[in-house]
Amino acid sequence: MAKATMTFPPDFRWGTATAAYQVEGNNTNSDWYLWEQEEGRILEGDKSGLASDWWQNAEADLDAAAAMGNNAHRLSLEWSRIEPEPSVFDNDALARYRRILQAMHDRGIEPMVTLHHFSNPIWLTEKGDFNSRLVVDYFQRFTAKVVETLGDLIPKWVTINEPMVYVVIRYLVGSFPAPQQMGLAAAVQATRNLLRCHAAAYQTIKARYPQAEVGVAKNTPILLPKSNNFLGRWWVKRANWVYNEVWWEMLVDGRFRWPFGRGQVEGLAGSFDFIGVNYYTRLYLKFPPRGKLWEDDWGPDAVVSDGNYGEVYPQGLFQAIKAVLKYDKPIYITENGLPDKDDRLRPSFLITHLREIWRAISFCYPVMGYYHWSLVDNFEWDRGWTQRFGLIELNTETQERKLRQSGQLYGEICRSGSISSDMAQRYAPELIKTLFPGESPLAKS
Ligand code: IFM
Repeated sequence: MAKATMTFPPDFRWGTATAAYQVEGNNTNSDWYLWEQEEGRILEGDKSGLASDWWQNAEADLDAAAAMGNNAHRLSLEWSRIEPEPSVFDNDALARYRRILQAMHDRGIEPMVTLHHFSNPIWLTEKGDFNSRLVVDYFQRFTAKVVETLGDLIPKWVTINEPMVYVVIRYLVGSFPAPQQMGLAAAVQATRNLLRCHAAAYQTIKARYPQAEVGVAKNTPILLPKSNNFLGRWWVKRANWVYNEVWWEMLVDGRFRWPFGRGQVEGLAGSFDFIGVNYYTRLYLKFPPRGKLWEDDWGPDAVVSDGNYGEVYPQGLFQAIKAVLKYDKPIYITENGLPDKDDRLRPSFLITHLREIWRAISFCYPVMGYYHWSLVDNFEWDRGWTQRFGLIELNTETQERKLRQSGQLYGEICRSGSISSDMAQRYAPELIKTLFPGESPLAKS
C-alpha cells in the first residue's frame, strides 16, 4: 500500500531561526550583557559567554542547516556590535555579517534578517531607549547603515521581533534589562516608539530596495479564559485585541491606539509586506488577573515542555494563521519550537505543528515558510541555558554539537518537502493512530 504523505509546495521556505545575542557570544556592548552580570537576573546565574560561538563559526551550523535541506534561515544583527558608540560603526563587524550572509547564499539558504531582537546598545539605554523619541532617529540611522552595507544580500527583513513581548516583559514584568522608566505609561510610550522605529526602518529599506519583503515577527499566543464565564470571555477578548490584534491594525491604518492614546504615526500605514507569526503555546487568563498576567498550570492532561515553558498545542498554530488571514498578506511562521533538552517531545511537535501548516496551505491560506526555533541550543535570555530549543544539541563547555533525532527528522522533511507516515512511524509512532489511522498496524489492509 502507498504510504500516506503530506506534501508541501515546491517553493516553500524550510528554515530555522536564531537571534544574534543568543548565538554569537561575547556581545559585551549590549544591555543584556550588563544585565547578565547582575546577581539573580539569569536563572542559575548562567552567562551567555561564547553562546553558540557564531561570531567565530556560524558557518559550522549553516553547514548543518544546508545538510538538513534548509533553504532559509532567520537571523538577527546585533545593533550594539555594529554601532558600539553612537554613530561609530564597526566596519569589521559589518564585514563579518557580510561573510555570514554570503555563507548562507553560498549554501542555498535565503536570509531573513531581523534588525531588533530584544537587545540594545548600552549607550541607547543610557539615552532613554524606547521611552525616548530619540530612538527613532537612532534606529533609522542604524537601519540605513545596514541597508547600505548589507542590503544587497538581504531579500527578507523583520524590523522588530516580538514587540509585545518586549514591551510587556521589559516595561511591565521586569525580567528583561530594566529601562530607566517602567510601568504602563512607559510601556505605551515604548510601543509608540517601536511603531515609529518600524515605520522608519520599513521606509528606509523600501526606498533603496523596493523588492525587499519587510515585516514584523509577532508573538501570537492563543488566549483562553481560565473560567468560561461572561467576565472571563470579555477579558480574553480585550487582552487578545491589545496583545495580538491591534499591532497589525495599527500597521494597516497607521493610527496609534495601544491600548489608548491617539495620533497618526508617520510612514506606518500599510508598512508591511508579510505577517510573521511566532507561535509557541496557548495561555489561560484569569479575571481579575491579580498580579499574574497568565496562569501557568496547564491542566492535568496537558503535554508541557521543559521548565513549564508552555503547553504543546498544535491546533493553536492553525488558529493563529487563521486570525491573520484578514490582512491579506503572505504569512511566514517566523518562530515555532519548544525547550526539550532530551528531545522527548520535539519529533512529534514538529510533525503535528507542520501538519497544521499543511492543513492551512490545503485551504489555500498563504503560508509561505516555516522557521523552526531553533537551529542550535542557544542562550535563552533570563532562563539562560536551562532551556534548550535546538535541533542541534550544544555542549557549552566544549562547543561540540550533536544533531538531535528531531534534527534528523526535520532534515527528512525539508529534503523531501513532505511528511510521510513512514517518518511518523520511525520518529513519533504514537502519532500514527491519530494522524495516519489507515496505516496503524491495527488497521486492516
Ligand atoms: O528565544 C526566544 C526568542 O528570542 C524569541 N521568541 C521566543 C524564543 C523562545 O523563548
